[in-house]
Amino acid sequence: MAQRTLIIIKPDGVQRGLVGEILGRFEQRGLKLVGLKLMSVTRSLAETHYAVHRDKPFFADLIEFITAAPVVCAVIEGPEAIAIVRNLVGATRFTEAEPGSIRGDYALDLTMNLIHASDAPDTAEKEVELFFRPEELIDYARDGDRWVTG
Ligand code: FUP
Repeated sequence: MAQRTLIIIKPDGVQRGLVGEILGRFEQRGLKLVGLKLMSVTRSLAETHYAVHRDKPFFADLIEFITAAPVVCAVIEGPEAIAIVRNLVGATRFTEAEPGSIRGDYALDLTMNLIHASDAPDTAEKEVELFFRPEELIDYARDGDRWVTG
């Protein structure tokens, strides 16, 4: 089933010049970009996005980090995109992230772990809406897709 999911390349990914490398991994897999932008995350947007972690001890650091410098947000579409993207991203803890995954190849810190990706259909829908206006998402066909998804 085709799904849409949100990714955020966090400030460390932008600052380290890894935007192209990270987006390339999703393109390589055959997934399609339907929304893409560089933006600064405001404190209020960060607090809404990370609301589930409000009471955790690391919440303040997380907000500080995600608002510290620009991020790149994208909406990615494809069959089972939510699970496929989470797999490409790798485990939250850098010690557990498999080599070959984005975190497994580039991350050595729990907070600075390069990328956020929605973890389920309900959060994906909410997060896409939180970061993108409907008119910023583009529905289009790619000619090569019939050789990837049939
Ligand atoms: P993930 O979905 O893999 O990005 O991870 P979570 O939603 O569980 O956590 C959100 C962010 O909080 C992670 F990117 C890293 C950060 N975090 C900490 O800084 N400390 C912790 O103990 C757990 C998570």
